[in-house]
Amino acid sequence: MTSTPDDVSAGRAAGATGYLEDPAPGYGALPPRCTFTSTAARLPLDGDWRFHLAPTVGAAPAGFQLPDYDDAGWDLLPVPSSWPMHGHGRPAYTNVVYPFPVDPPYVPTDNPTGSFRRVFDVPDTWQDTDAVLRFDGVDSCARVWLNGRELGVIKGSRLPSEFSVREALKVGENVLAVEVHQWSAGSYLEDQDMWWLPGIFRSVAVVRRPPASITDFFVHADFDHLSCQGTLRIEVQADCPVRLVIDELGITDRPADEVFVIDDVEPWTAETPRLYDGELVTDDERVPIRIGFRTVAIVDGQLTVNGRPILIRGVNRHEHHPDFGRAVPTEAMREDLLLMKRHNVNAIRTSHYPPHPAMLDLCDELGFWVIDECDLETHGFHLLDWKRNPSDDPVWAPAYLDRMHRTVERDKNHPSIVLWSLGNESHTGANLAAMANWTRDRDSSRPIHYEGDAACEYVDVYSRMYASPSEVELIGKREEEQHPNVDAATDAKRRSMPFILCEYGHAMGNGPGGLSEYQELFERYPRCQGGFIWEWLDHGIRQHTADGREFFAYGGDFGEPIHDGNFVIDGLVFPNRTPSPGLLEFKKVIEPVVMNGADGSLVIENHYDFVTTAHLIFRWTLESEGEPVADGLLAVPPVGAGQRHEVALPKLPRTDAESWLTVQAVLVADEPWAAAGHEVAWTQVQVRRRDPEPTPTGRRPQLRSDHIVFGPGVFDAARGELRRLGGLEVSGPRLDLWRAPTDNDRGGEHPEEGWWRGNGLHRLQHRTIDVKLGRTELVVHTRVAPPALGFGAYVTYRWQANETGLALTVQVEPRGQWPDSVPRIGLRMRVPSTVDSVEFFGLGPGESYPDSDRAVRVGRYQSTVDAWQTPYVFPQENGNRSGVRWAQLTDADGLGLRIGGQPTVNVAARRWTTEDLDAARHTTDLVASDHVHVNIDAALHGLGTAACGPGVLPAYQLRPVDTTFAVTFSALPVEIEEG
Ligand code: IPT
Repeated sequence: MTSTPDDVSAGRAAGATGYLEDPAPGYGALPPRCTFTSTAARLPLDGDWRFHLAPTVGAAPAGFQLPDYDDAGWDLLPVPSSWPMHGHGRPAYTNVVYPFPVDPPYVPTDNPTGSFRRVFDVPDTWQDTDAVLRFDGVDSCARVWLNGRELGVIKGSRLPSEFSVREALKVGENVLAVEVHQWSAGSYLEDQDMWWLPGIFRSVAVVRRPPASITDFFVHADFDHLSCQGTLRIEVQADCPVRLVIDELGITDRPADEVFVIDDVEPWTAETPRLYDGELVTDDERVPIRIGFRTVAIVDGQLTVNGRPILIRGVNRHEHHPDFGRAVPTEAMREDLLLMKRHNVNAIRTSHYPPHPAMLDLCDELGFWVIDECDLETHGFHLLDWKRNPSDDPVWAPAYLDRMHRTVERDKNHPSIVLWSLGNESHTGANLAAMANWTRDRDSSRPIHYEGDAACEYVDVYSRMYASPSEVELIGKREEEQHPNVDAATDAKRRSMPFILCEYGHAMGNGPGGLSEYQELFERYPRCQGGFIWEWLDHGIRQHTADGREFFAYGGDFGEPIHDGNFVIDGLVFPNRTPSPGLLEFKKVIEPVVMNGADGSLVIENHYDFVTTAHLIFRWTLESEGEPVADGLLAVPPVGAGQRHEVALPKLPRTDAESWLTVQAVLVADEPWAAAGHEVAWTQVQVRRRDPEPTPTGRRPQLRSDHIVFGPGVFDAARGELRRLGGLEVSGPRLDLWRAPTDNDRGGEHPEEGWWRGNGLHRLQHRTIDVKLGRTELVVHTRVAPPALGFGAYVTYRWQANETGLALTVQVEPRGQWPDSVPRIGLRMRVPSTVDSVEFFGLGPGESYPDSDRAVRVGRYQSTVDAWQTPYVFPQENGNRSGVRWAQLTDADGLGLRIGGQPTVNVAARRWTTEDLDAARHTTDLVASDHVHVNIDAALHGLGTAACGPGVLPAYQLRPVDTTFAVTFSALPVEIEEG
């Protein structure tokens, strides 16, 4: 080792940063290889570094790479980190568009440039040994010096770079200097839909390479499902003999390059992530390896693993943390994966770059099918009609290939990876085809995915995003439209390929709706092998208001001049990694055991691809009006994968109210991802129907000056609206058709929100035509219509009463030119804010909508108005409880009202009005009012997934048609008459 900084460039000569705008990859790094740990010494360089941020490259401190540069006045910044998350500069979000002029390979002069310095000590035991300096991820481009000597330049943010430091490293004090530029030519290849967050966001370390050390290895561990034999072949790159030890397989000390054929090996699958631990051993180091035997193949147009087709229940996963940006702590990665396993997710697409290497270790260990995607997206060229797109420009070919090499070489030893993906949304071109060709040569054991190759000229699976169910059905039948400009042979090739949806079910805000329609197609058509929800996580950034209330920021919140708003908030989990209702729905839709009960028996279908149901027990509970009555276990022999089994339902005691039998398939023992008793699947069977509730009737309405007294109700005589119920002041109920639009209502080419608002559904006026007192009824006629427009609805409210309750029948007759759909048809009313406890018997416990109601089950639930709100980062319609037989809203003393469905209604209650919810942009904009506002609906429009993808499917669209519904209201507490 030498310490002479012999090639220091103290000044910044013109062109010294030419690499920045050079489409070529970085330089100076060692050839890419797999990530591994070793017993060889390693100096982690994570922790606080000295940091200076300059607004341009030119303004960055000159000579800072010199060991004796004085950085005492600089800030400290943790590595790994995204520097805008630590108060330096600001995060910025765009989806498709580049936040700078599209003029490849040039980047803005305003190019935030971070200078980093780290002093570290090398022990004298390192004397005379080789070492490498490793960066796991730097966004987007960096130049690296050790002790003043330049090592090279890094590009490819989510890919590792290693430099030999044999010459530059010395025993004793060393100074590492890194200059990181936010923008570089590489930024044109990194236009993924996420925050722009520069920084050294993954670990940095110096790793000692002893004389007898391993450079690289490629594990080939195949499984022959016919013979149950595993074949292990490891290609090792080393300048010394390497031995292999896998005790469990009886491989004690053998040359590592032998081929081992092992009988009765246990295969690796996402359902049975069996790993064999071993070691590669040289005289100077031991490298732990984990082997999973499995074979991926496309057979007869289906993607198979170990001889069986697999069904993907997947999610797209970005790397994001609300406090740390791209520097996601390992604990959060683990949390993500455990949460996925607990929600029946079995596959991950690493959208749209190779994830942190530790993530893939966890996938091997916990069991996921992984599509590992290269760090590549040039989506912004879409706005230029793909002109000048790098994907077909030879100048960019080395960068494309470099990125793919580094992806495959880094990750090639993970059994969880079953497909390589070339990238995302980069259109098509020769550079992508070249990536595919190289990959096929290097690793023939994994098929290639890239959605942008729509004609499937260089990929192995047909992949699409956001195709509608009807299109997926055509694809399932292999009857999809021919791609224009391809010959018959290419067309036939695509038609013979397996199909996946690499993105579907856009989980933005409230939704996605309509997932079960996709699942049915995946189950029905062998060609359809499932898909990946877009996406796992809301990329919100945690912020606080001046008075300390937490909210999550999205595009535009940091003053970005160009941004895509809350399009980055489209995950199945909220930014703090708590499940949204969409995740619960997805869990139910994809459950791997499907149970259906009827006529005294239960059919149990095993939808796993490999395992039996032996890891599950089947628990049943009988509830009468939501109260547990009896429970037990069903005796179910292990049902094989793809098999079904019918069992008799237990003999049940008689009940005297609406009763449901719930059967749950739960884990019999602890699994690495959930405890014994964790519910995997469930079903409900109705065993006793509901008796119709008696309608309150018999009382006569009494006119008293300006009000009408009718049973427990007092009405406003002029409007015919209820003002008091028993001891409670109320307002309404009256017709309501509006909801605070969801992201999906706002999305698509002809957003429904536009129609609704344009037709004034958000500001309907109510004109009372007449209020008629009958012998035992009060009838109110109104016309409800928007200002300025000619259409409207005639609404008849027909009230009846007894001593404690009121019955209301509402008849809605829309007349004139209405929009095609309306958000809801129901009633809105208002009660005092103290009425904030809720109990109901209906579908719960969470929210549900017509096309997203699989996750809810009939039961009796207790909650509060506050807990009924779903904290969508961008406030919108939420919190609806459906199938409500009855709901009680009460205050602390039990004063309140009971709403009875005839037979069921939807109920939502919140502390703010729909108008407040509509106007809010962040959760902290929602402030409690003096009332609780209650919606009671006969019907709701579905959710759909129009934010990206198909809108509400016809079956779930709410049409403004003649509608009649009934509901009862009783005053609480029910006064027990004395005597
Ligand atoms: C698709 C992108 O692949 C994904 O990264 C994300 O942006 C998603 O859309 C929307 O959230 S591309 C879409 C224009 C089809």
